[in-house]
Amino acid sequence: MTESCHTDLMAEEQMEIEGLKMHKQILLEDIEKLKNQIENVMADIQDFKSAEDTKMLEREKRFCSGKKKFNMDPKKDMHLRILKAFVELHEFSDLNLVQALRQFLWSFRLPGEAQKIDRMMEAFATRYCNCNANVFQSTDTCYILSFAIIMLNTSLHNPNVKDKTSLERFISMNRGINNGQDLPDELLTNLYNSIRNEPFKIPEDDGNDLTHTFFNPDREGWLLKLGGRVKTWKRRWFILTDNCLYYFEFTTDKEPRGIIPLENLCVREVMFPRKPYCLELYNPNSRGQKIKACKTETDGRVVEGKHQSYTICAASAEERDDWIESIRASITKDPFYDLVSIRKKKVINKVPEK
Ligand code: 4IP
Repeated sequence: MTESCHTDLMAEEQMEIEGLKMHKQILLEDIEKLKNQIENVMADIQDFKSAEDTKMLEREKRFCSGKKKFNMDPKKDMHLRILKAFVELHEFSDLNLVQALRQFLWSFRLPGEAQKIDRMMEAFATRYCNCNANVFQSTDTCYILSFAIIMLNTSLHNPNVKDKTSLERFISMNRGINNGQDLPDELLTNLYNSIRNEPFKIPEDDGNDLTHTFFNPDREGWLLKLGGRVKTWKRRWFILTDNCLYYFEFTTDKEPRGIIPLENLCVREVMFPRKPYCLELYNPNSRGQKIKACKTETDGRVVEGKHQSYTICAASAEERDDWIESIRASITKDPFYDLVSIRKKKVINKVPEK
């Protein structure tokens, strides 16, 4: 190999090395650019995520405060719209009524108050009928049958209910509710079997049954009660339910100390020295006579009550008025009985649309 040839090769190699160096530089710059881009994208993702988290938190907060407001007064127009929107989130197409109820009752905690339950069930029935146009003649039919199913669930699965509803009774209870006509036996039998084989599950269920949800007390709380014979004030935990007023020494007591059936009684505000927020339970028809009630003596004996009237003291005017209102509502009627029976009358006398 000549010397010039050797020099050429060196020069060529040198150029190639230079080229490679440039290429490397370009690649490094590209890598740097890509790194920057990736960092930017990651930052964007992070921003987006925290914006989403904030939005979620906001949404959650709004949902909670909406839920509170809704529970405080579901009668307001806007609340009814929310209820409708909530119920419309459910897809009931091609589900039988028990399947739809399972889904619905699982999706929220039913309120205890009859009026609120009525609205929820009305919205449920409307939605069910919209999703399943040809099953029932009217929304009322669906509403009545839904209640019948819930009661059936209690009857079949509550160990305290001794007289279990048979299929025949369930069918006969629901005669004529399809706008004067009977629902197909096959449909009722399927619904009956479905409940018998699997009870409803509800959120926060304490292992008891739906009666707890449905027949939540109308009202409960601490009140002071004036003794019948010895006029001493006792702090008692009162529960108003099933048209009866029960009082307990402690909230956790299983047995009440006293039971006052409210039938035939009246309630009113009453003035009492040094006790500003009192109400009185009295019998307007037999003044001077004892109110029918019972109480458990300290030795465990159950005896007749000795009161001619019950004087009860609340902690504030508002509490007293709330109790008076609830007791009056309870005395006037059994809300569920009325809610369902009004609709029953309506549909049984209806001429079927054909
Ligand atoms: C008692 O007073 C308590 O106030 C009782 O209330 C009350 O029974 C008694 O009335 C009254 O004599 P002392 O505890 O000072 O003896 P509670 O049972 O809630 O403790 P009521 O009928 O109000 O429950 P009489 O009339 O039942 O004896």
